Amino acid sequence: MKIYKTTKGILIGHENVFYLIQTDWDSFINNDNIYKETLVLIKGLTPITDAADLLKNELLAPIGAQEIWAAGVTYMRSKSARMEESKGAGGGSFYNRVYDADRPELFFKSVASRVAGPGQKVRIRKDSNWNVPEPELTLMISASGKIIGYTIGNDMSSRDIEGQNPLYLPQAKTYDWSAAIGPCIYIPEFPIQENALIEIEIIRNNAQVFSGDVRIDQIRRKFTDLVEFLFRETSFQAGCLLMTGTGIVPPNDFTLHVGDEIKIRIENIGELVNIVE
Ligand code: DO4
Ligand code: MG
Repeated sequence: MKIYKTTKGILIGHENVFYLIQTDWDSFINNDNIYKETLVLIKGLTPITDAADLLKNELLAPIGAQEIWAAGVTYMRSKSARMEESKGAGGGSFYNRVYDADRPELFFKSVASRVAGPGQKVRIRKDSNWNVPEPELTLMISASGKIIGYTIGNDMSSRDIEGQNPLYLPQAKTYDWSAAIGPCIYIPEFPIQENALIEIEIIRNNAQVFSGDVRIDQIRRKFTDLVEFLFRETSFQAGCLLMTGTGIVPPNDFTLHVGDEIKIRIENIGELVNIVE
């Protein structure tokens, strides 16, 4: 099933589309039994027939009081790209070490007020000249630490800033509209298929300037291990979202431009489209 946050309330897509009036996002989504309980709930509801416009024009980022965190260097491609970009800063050793270490790289990415939803603008920093999107499977985790769903995430990154010095990572990763998520929270009965495909396409002046794909089974870590580390000494009363790292990095001569359209698709979840501002 797919849970959408819209300007008019929560929509549930499961065979039909159902509308939940006056349901609070945080209490609805932060539920270890959301799949089963929502199935019961929609049995008592009448499907709506005019959902198309809401789903096309009224979608919001599927987030409330949740923080967004991110894991890094979880795919080989991310490790090699980072080592290359940070050669001058000694990147050969620190990215290698975190890729092989037991403890993953985890960093704070965003709160809802800085996040773009479907169709909204993402930003590149004005003090950076090398910027890329990072298409990432993003976990929806309940307050108890259970992975209850999935969404598409874009972990926008300023590669020149993170490449200069690893201590600049928060500036390369966290600024207004540096994250996008959506279009929905996908809540399957069982964990997402192990080899689900992530695809990205970047369109500039009606032409494709970059495309790439990766399957999520190329990740080096288990999702449950990432969650276990994140929750070790930190509590999340409303649950949280965790971007799981990128396995797609454009070549070094590519940078985003204002006006570029970024399309990210993940099998079973859908497509997230954002424009660069
Ligand atoms: O260490 C830099 C960030 C890594 C990252 O965001 C990723 O691998 O996706
Ligand atoms: Mg990333």
